Amino acid sequence: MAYSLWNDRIVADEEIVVNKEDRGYQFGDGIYEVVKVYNGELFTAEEHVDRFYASAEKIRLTIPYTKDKLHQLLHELVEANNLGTGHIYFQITRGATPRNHIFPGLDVPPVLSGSAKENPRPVANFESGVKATFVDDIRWLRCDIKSLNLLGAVLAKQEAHEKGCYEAILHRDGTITEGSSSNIYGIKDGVLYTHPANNLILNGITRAVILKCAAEIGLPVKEEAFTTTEALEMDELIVSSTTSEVTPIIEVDGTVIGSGQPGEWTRKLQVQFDTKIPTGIRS
Ligand code: DCS
Repeated sequence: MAYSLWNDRIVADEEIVVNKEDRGYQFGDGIYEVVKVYNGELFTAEEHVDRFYASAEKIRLTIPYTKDKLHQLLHELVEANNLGTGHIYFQITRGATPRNHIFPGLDVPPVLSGSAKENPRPVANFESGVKATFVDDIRWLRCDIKSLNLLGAVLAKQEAHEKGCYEAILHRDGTITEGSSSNIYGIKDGVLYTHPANNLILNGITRAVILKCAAEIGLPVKEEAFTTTEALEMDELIVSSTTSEVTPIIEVDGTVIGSGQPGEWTRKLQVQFDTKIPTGIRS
């Protein structure tokens, strides 16, 4: 039986009834997080919970629980589902109330929900690399908020999927921002480039881990945006996220990147990343 987080309780999935007037359902008025779980242990949970609260504040939504309480609930969610390696998803919406754009009153509580999913690490992608395609970034200008509104991302990912690609590399007028559900990096002449963490990208938790790994292995980092033309000339390209970790991109729209194999720095970053996670096992 699967268990979910529902407000301040862990309940059997069957017990949950979603209100059709929920603002998450009608407006995408809420925020979310995805946290990786390795062998039952939450990875960078502190950072994810902090970003959850930061996103909530940016949309003026007050989470009615302390961070400690949320951490406790997330652990309970993992335990209730006996989760090994996979991830948990959780979101909070501005509550259920008859449809009206204007915020509801304080009497309408936000709705917190979450679930757990067993999901092995995508090791084949780590080893072989993936293909990507350039897609126009048509999203709003507050991509720093992990909003439930994902239409721009959904359309881009679907386009990538239909082209047989793993990820859509988003760009605004030729300047790469990030992936549809990931951050993007290029390595050229021993320097790692990635878009600065401003309003145009989500400041990935994995991104922070990778930048730390880069410092540790002596790979200089420039938080500078690069163009689609520059991307194709990079020695190495990488896509990162909670679930993708450090995934090499070996081809973009039919153009082979570097040698067409995961590059040397990418390999080193993967090895360094492995030292951070609760188990070094490539399961
Ligand atoms: N950029 C966007 C637009 C994302 O949606 C994500 C993660 C990232 C960057 C990478 O952030 P993290 O390193 O913190 O994961 N998207 C989550 C998602 O929707 N599924 O998996 C991760």
